[in-house]
Amino acid sequence: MATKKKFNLDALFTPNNTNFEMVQVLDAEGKVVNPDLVPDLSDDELVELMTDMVWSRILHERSTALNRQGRLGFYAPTAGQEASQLASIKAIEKEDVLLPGYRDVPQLVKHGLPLSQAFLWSRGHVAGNMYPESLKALPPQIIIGAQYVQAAGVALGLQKRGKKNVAVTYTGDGGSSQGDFYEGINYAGAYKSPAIFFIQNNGWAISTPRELQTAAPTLAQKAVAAGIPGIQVDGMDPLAVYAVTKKAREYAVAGNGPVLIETICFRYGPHTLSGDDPTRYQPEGIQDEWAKKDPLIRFRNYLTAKGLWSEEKENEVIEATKEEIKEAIKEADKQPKQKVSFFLETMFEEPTNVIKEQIEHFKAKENK
Ligand SMILES: Cc1ncc(C[n+]2csc(CCOP(=O)(O)OP(=O)(O)O)c2C)c(N)n1
Repeated sequence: MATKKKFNLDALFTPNNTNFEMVQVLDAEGKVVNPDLVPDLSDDELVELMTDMVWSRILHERSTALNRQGRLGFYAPTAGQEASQLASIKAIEKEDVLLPGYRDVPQLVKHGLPLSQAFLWSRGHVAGNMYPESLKALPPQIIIGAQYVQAAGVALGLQKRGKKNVAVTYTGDGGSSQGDFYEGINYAGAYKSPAIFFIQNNGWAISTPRELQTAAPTLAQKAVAAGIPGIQVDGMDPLAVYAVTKKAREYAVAGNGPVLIETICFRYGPHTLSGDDPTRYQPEGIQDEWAKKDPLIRFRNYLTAKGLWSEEKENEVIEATKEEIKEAIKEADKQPKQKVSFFLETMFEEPTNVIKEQIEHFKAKENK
């Protein structure tokens, strides 16, 4: 029997909130521990959320394989962060503006970026950054924390235009030590701009453990200095992440200002596929410990008990995802090899004189 725990979510959404206890709806077995917080999702929406998380896990596995075959470039593993990533983006509207970090490609694709373009971005091809007009997003940020400052600016812009939308951004536990992090939350707080700031606390910033990152007991409490609500949520629990994000969106759109959300999660793989080895900096057995809290396992259990999910259904999703990835890679392969002149031509709407000279220089070389 799961324990019944009363949690008042409304009380957390105040600028002077000092309760940073981790919000949870489903425990590791997929049992409801906070019935009051179960979000109002239809059966179809619940199935969609599970489908998105399975999609993301398969995308991670295939991206890892494609990277090792030399068919993708930069890749930052996402396995373990599915609830944190896919449940948060599910609570966000298409007209909201997404400012992702390098690990947030799944959210970007779910927000509308064609997968083939995500692959081109991974290859460093500028065509990966040429977004369709309808996509309200910036390309993934590599400079850690920088997207927080940009999100504060985008949120202010939305506010000034009277839009009922939010700017949504993500960084990691490491990113929460950056100057940009504090500037971003402070600025948005001062203007009461509609921004949702996520810290995906996956335990390590490359090899630096969370305990060495800061003396602060939680990362959510950093919100206090900015005078905005800070909430810690179980990032392995899709229903908790969804419920808190949905509430944060309502709070921000209503004109109350930004919210900071810390999701407690884990990345199973290395930091990126560029060469770090987690066995050299993580304690032995930690991967297995976190695997017991896996977001897919708990949500699968929850949905199976409701009669909404089955092994057969999951296999269908897996096969469809593999097919989608195959097609997207084919599409990405059609893109002509990037030329330096093309890269320069797409840098500004109107190239500066210096860039114009460089374009001519490289075109002459490329035509030889
Ligand atoms: C301003 C800046 N400093 C250093 C780096 C190098 N760097 C890339 S990722 C990273 C660690 C980030 O860790 P965290 O914010 O916890 O996010 P995670 O990668 O775990 O999702 C560092 C130091 C960078 N990209 N930008």
